[in-house]
Amino acid sequence: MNRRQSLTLLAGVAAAASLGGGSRVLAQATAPAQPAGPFKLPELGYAYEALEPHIDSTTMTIHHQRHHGAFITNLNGLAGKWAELATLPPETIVSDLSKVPEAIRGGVRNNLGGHWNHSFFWALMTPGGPKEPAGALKAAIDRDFGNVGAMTDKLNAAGLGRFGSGWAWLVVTKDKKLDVVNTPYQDTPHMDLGAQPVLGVDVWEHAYYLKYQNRRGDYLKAWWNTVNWAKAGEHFAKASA
Ligand code: MN3
Repeated sequence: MNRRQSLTLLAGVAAAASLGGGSRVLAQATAPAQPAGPFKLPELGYAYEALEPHIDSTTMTIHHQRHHGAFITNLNGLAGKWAELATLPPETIVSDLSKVPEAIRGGVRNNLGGHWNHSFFWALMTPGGPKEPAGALKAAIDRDFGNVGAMTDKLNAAGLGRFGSGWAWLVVTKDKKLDVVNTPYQDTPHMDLGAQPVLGVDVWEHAYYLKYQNRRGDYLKAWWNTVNWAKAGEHFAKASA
């Protein structure tokens, strides 16, 4: 199966899951049972409704359980074909996909990328916490963009400018500067850019369509209210070390 075929398959699985049993998902108070394989669905760390009104509970539930859940299911299948998938650090794998056996490289790119991106995304959001960057991260944003507002404008534009499905990111580049980029599909900033993410926002339609429909810009504007700036500061410190 090539990359496009597996993407199409994934999209079909996700679409089928989203269309059926929506009310059953809502009624389910806790996450479904974890799979037997080495990959597990990480917990959000907050309730599905905690990011309301910015991101609605139904979107969060389906996004976490079904979309992220599909990556976990697929990774457990892929781990049976290449054991290192479950033992090497995910960052090591996504940073050099040439080490992945060619037969499963497309599947690993999509599914480990998806797992990594979503795990990063859940932890980057919080119902509480500081509402703006501070310390070294704030200083670096001012240095490289002028001010925080200029950075958020650029990141919103990167999210709007990603045609189709993908992600927008604030990253630390290889030469240790902050930059804004976007990536297609479930590619992570490590893959082709060799960059370390500080912030990342999912701009696939499944991330916002139930509440915002085609208004990706409104979703991006609202998303900033959910950012866990303390976590972003940790990512920046790690990437800058
Ligand atoms: Mn997603």
